[in-house]
Amino acid sequence: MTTLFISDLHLDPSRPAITELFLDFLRDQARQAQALYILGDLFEAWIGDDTPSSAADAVATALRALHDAGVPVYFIRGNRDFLLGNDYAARAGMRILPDPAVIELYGKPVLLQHGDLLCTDDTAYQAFRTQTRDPAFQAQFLSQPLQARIAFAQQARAASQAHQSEMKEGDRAQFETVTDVAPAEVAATFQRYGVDTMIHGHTHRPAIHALKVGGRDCTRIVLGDWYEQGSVLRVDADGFTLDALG
Ligand code: OKV
Ligand code: MN
Repeated sequence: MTTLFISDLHLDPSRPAITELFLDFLRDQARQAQALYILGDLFEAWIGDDTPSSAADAVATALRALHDAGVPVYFIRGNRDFLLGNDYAARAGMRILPDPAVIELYGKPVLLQHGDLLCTDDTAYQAFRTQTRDPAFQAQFLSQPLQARIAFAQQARAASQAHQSEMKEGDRAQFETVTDVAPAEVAATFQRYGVDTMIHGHTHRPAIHALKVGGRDCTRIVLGDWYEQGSVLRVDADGFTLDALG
């Protein structure tokens, strides 16, 4: 039996083929899995479980069918869909895990997280993260009418795009460093949780990194995004493979 890990699908009406690829994946190969873990950024944007979206409805129906077929589905919120709530999770038959979470995988403790917490050099993003994880701020935002939330989200996305392209124009090397994980935070996280394996997404730099932390051999697995094709990590008792899909 195989356990599947995915993240960073960034499902969005502008890329319908990726939603179709994901729905096929849920109907087909995910059925044989022992469990499916979605490590954040399933959706490109999320401004409340009450937002009408035919794609979100189709995804919830397909996830629920997978759950009903006996495959548990776990979800960790990402930096785009951090407002995804218990209502949608219940509709989709997903269990929400905290970020980070330690699970036992074939007898080994493994740390799962979206990955944004590792990017401590991106101070502008970490400030945004701190502000938008405040429950009172979230409740205030979610209490606004849909139109106001849509306008707010459009503004936030435009400001973020402007900030990113500004950073890129300034210094490409700096952009690459700031938007990747901070090595010191990776090491501190391995030590804090006492694990030697972690799986995350967020950076869109799929890879399996071997590193030493405090003299111990550690493995950091980074999932890829689904912009052009899928990216799936398959784990069983014998090991793991990180493959493209589609
Ligand atoms: C998600 C990101 C937009 C990054 C939430 C208060 C609250 C606004 C919000 C608006 C934007 C999420 C909810 C979106 C992530 C962006 C731009 C950059 C770097 C709150 C005010 F409730 F949390 F307090 N938003 N949307 N960005 O469009 O999905 O992650 S979003
Ligand atoms: Mn992300």
